[in-house]
Amino acid sequence: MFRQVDYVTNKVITTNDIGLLINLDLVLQKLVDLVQFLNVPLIGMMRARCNLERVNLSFITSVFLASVAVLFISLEMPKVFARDRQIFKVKLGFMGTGLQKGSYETNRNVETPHINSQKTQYLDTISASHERANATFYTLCRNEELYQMLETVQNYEDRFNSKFKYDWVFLNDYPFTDEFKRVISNAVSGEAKFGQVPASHWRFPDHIDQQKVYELMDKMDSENTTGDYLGLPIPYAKSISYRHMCRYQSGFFYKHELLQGYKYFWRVEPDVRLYCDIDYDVFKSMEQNGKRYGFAISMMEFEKTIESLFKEVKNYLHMNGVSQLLNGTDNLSDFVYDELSDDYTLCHFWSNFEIGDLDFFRGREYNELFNYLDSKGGFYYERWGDAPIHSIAVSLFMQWDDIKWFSDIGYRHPPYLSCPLSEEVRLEKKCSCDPSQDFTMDAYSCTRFYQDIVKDKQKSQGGNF
Ligand SMILES: Nc1nc2c(ncn2[C@@H]2O[C@H](COP(=O)(O)OP(=O)(O)O)[C@@H](O)[C@H]2O)c(=O)[nH]1
Ligand SMILES: [Mg+2]
Repeated sequence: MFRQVDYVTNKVITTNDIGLLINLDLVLQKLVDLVQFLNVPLIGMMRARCNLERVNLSFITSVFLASVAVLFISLEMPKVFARDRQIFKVKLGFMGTGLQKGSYETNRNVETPHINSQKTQYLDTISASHERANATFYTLCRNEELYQMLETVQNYEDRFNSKFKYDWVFLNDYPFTDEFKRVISNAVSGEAKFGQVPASHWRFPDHIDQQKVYELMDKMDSENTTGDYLGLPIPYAKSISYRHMCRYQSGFFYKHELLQGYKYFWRVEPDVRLYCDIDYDVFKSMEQNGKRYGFAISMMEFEKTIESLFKEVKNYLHMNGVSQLLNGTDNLSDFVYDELSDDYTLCHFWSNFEIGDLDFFRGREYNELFNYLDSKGGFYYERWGDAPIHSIAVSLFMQWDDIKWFSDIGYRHPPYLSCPLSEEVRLEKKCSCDPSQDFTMDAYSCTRFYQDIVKDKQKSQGGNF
């Protein structure tokens, strides 16, 4: 039995969760409970129908368990087979809590990494009456997205920024229209700044074989008719601008002149939404707690879009004599690297919400990795996303407790939502999200897996929880 902290109520709860095996145990326990519940009528029926004096109870139990297992396996295994061993583990983690879904308000024991972390305190105790951090919101978007952007800016202002008045940097590969600048400036309580991406940062680099890019895009698009695992089509299979965008967000945004001078950024996209009031200065809390990267939602990447990415990451680490980072104890390598398969777990922090330390991205370590990966052409030939690039770098190069999961910020980027599960918290923070739609414990979320890793780190470092 371990003691855990419910991240929403901050209560310590004891739980049976020791990962894979115990989660399975929980499932089996539930089945056995069910069988016991059904025992009496079942035996009565069998005796009456078969005219038997004695029906072997263990035989009935076995038959029942076997049928449930067959049903479960036939429904779930096709999905599981499409994933690697790590994903299987996440899936089982989901099962363990999924069975308790009816009462998830009290039973879904999840632990937030900031609790009991050496560097941290409860973030919402930080008073608003203090100097702001050196920070800005950052958005890359198009003129056509003006009114989706306006909704989002207004929402971020209402929920957070009207209290703190941080600046907001907007970048675009085209010049922003006067209308865009007028309407958005009017909504931002800090200073709104509008810039254009340098053309040299938004084009095919010279080493890219464009003919090959188009051929591979066509191939990816045609395979899309059969779909990736689970039948999901690969988004943006045939989009060049999406590839430029992912490359820009991976290796260039932090070099833009409008972001120079800032230490932290909070990335926002059109059409995202905050669902709870944020009464503390999130940037300042990052600074005061020594955090360098924050996320709200994590999930698995479409494998077909990053087929050679991790091989290249490993090559890079090997060439630089730092392969041991893959097995680091101080970093969060377990989140991205699966030792058994010697491959990527597919887990990444969803980068449409990220609060990060710009100095990390401007630093030598990150840029050398980016330059190496860029030279391999995967942004175009495969459609590497910026989220796996950021996540792999953050997980390997940062300390594990530099990273923070913002579990208290209700956040949605369609189609996924992160919503605090505790009604107490939702009432206090005036959240307007539906907790039954929360994605955190979904099979394709990696946040449960992240929590398990953090829990192990805290335990091995003598954390008291
Ligand atoms: N200026 C500009 N912004 C883009 C372009 N493509 C995507 N973006 C922005 O990049 C971010 C991610 O793009 P989005 O379409 O939301 O991708 P998704 O979140 O992966 O579905 C959003 O903020 C978009 O507004 C583009 O061609 N030009
Ligand atoms: Mg988006």
